[in-house]
Amino acid sequence: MTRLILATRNTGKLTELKAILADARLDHELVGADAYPDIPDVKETGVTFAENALLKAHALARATGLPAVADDSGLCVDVLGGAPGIFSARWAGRHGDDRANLDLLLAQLGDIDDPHRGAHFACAAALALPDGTERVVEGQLRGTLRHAPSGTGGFGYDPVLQPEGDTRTCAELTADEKNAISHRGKAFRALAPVVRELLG
Ligand code: ITT
Repeated sequence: MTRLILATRNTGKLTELKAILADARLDHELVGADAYPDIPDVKETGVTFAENALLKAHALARATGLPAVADDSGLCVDVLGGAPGIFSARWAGRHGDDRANLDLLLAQLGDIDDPHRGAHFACAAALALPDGTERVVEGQLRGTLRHAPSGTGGFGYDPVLQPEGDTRTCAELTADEKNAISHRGKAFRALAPVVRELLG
């Protein structure tokens, strides 16, 4: 069975990725980047989700000699011109502080009324092979931002994004419900046949 490295250290993402790729019937052994603790973190120097996803996937593929998939994702708020975007994980300053990121965003949008609270989650899903072959695909989930967090599921900005056509936030959906409509679900379901084509 071919080993496929999932180039992420975000445990919320990793859980979702494993479920999404298992549903897509990828017949590969999926291993998180944590299995390779000696490999240093990649600097996300790209200015798009796709560039950063490719950087992460290539770094892991080069370091391990195994095919790697990576996710770069974030929340893009209309009235902020697409921010936090690629800066979503460190919007409040400290990388990965979900609660501080979310509180800062809600404070910034404090005076903005419902009709102007549109936003989307974006995800770029990249595959890199040790020989340098690369592919990248993208997915989005459109919704509106609540004024206060609600729900305990998911991670990151899930408690404030209410997907279009739903009355709940992403953090109030079951894991399967979120994966079925999410930016990450769409991107990795599109990547799965590419993985199959290139790795067999
Ligand atoms: P890796 O680089 O190790 O994968 P990371 O958390 O640094 O982990 P990103 O640079 O792609 O990953 O930043 C993603 C951030 O965007 C994440 O920390 C959340 O704040 C937000 N985000 C992405 N997808 C999300 C989702 O499905 N639900 C809620 N927030 C999400």
